[in-house]
Amino acid sequence: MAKRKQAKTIDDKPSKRATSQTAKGTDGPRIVHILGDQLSPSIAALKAADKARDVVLLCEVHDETTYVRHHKKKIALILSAMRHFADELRGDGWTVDYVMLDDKRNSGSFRGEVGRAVERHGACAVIVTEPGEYRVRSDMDGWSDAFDVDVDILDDDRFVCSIAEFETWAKDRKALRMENFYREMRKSTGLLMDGDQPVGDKWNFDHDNRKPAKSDLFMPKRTWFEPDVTTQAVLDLVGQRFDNHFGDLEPFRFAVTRPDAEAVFQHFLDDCLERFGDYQDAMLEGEKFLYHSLVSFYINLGLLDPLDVCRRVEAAYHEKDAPLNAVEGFIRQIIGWREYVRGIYWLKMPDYAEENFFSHNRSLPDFYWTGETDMACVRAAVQQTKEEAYAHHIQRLMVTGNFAMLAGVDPHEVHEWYLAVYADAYEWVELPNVIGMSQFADGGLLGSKPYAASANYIDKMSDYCGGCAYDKKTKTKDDSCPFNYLYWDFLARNEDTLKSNRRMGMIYGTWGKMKTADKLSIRARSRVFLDDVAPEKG
Ligand code: FAD
Ligand code: DLZ
Ligand code: SF4
Repeated sequence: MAKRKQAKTIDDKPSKRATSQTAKGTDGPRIVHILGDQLSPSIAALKAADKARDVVLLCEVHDETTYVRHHKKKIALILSAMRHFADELRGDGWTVDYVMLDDKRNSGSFRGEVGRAVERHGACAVIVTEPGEYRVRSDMDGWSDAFDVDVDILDDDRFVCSIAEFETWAKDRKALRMENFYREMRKSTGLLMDGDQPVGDKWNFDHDNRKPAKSDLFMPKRTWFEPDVTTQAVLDLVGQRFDNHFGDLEPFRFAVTRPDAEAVFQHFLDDCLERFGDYQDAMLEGEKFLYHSLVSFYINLGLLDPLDVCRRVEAAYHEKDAPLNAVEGFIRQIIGWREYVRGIYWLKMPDYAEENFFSHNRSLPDFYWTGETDMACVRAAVQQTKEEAYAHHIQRLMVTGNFAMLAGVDPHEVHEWYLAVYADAYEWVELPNVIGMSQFADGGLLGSKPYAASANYIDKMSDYCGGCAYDKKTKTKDDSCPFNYLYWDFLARNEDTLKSNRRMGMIYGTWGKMKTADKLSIRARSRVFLDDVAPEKG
């Protein structure tokens, strides 16, 4: 990518709407382009704009709806939320130019639509907040020349840590560990701080957050919404145009407005937060959401503000409505992991997307799309992904992610699957979670060791194994759980690269002591299984 442009603050705000008809004029309106995941009234581009003069542009475009084959629910969520946001802005006095996907003149790309809007309005400049994806950011670098007007790309200040601040933090550090970054974020936000010390005398309560869940636990009913007329129109459109995309379109129950997203978060505060920490890593058959917040959809779209939700979660602790392990766990996910992965993304792109530390080159098994597998844990994760465009963190990391890594699937294919199937997926957050955290394809930039696990872990944290066709205890039998032999096969395949990792020493000790016959059986069994479900690519 060309070097990031210095974001420019715009202070030239004439109070009257100009009427120039030429794109090169200096007194026409400015086009304030708001992208589909920038639905925040206080986003930088709107803060910099002038209601009386400028035109806000939102455009539904073919390129964005198809650059991966997004889940139908994801497309519907974004388009419906965009249309509702346009109404919100109009209600607030903005002039909004909204381009629908099926508008006959729609060129199908951001570049095409911004260019057309510049012409249409005789605009003198374009204002936009930096996008969340590298591919879009690179394209924007050419806009000024293409439209022959100034294009101001402003920092996205909906994050606690700017891209430049992250670069400074990362500079000259040997290891870019989340935990160190997170402590800085705690200090800079003051969240859960007692002076310069962490509340509760510990920064991280993760060890308390690993309880397995039992099926007799009380599960809160989730907050869902019936589609209104706007959403119904979007559902009709998505049903027609994206029928060949993955996932169930209906029932569609997401929030698509700010007040409804707020209701989802309030419900989390009232009914889920208290147990969020304890059962954060748990999985239960038939329970898709447990105590998770389900707010990533809305934070990533701009309908909820990340710092605001953290402050309200912190307040719940001070009001004794939630324990510290839950509150710290939640805040860490947002000001720690969420901010950190974004920093890593911009620090390491574009090369990061191509990382493949283990040179994995198998294809993604078909059951990632169909859910048709006898592995109960994988089936549950894929089926709920198909239904809800959602799976919680441990399902993403330790079931589908873990399986793909053990199987040696090409990380780029894994990345494209995650980007497509989850309604909260944008590359800035999805890519480091997949390439770094779940596939260890960056060789340990993000994590200190691969998240590789056998059935033992899944059985400890879930009730899937009891009802599974496979035997969770064995690794060399015909009905042995594939996670068991694939786990050892993965370690054996990558012994040269992983053995020197301090955190892997013990496990290689165990492998070393295993009987040769068992080792051979594991390797052979893995080869047969993988050649069937995930053949090597040519
Ligand atoms: P909760 O469990 O309630 O957590 C609260 C919030 O913390 C989330 O809403 C989210 O904003 C934030 N958060 C938690 N973990 C992470 C994380 N690792 N990185 C960034 N934010 C985090 N999250 C996305 O938002 N988009 C993605 O595309 C995405 N892809 C992922 C892919 C893989 C392989 C893995 C392992 C994780 C991925 N995550 C992604 C992180 C996490 O799984 C989701 O944020 C979470 O499951 C969303 O559900 P929730 O809102 O109920 O989260
Ligand atoms: C993901 C998405 C989709 C499916 N459709 C649109 C769209 O039609 N118009 C739009 O402005 N944004 C859309 N988005 C979100 C963009 O892909 C996202 O803003 C960029 O990837 C930058 O993060
Ligand atoms: Fe998953 Fe293996 Fe347990 Fe079956 S036995 S649910 S495949 S971990």
